[in-house]
Amino acid sequence: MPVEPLSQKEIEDRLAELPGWSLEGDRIARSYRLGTHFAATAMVVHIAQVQEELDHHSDLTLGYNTVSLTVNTHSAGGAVTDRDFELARRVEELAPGHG
Ligand code: HBI
Repeated sequence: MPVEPLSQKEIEDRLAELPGWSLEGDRIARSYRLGTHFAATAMVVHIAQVQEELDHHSDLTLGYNTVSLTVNTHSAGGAVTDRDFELARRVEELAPGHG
């Protein structure tokens, strides 16, 4: 599936729908704080499952009780694309407090 880089305006419009996500350099990024290390570790596994489903993968960091992601699209030369936002929206559904 070919994917086009998003314009700055398109990125800003999509970020406005995703509180907590921001542009860090040429990637979209968010950190989550969980209640325990185990909960954070479980979230990493759930994110990994979504990433396999989407065939799209973040750079993912597990802290003591934090999970941090940055996402770009290698196949679009490292630009931000709609594939990154699709992953971000799916990760939001897993996030603490969702629903
Ligand atoms: N993940 N973030 C990211 N960017 C990609 O371009 C990408 C990926 N995961 C898998 C993937 N591309 C595959 O389509 C290729 O590695 C085959």
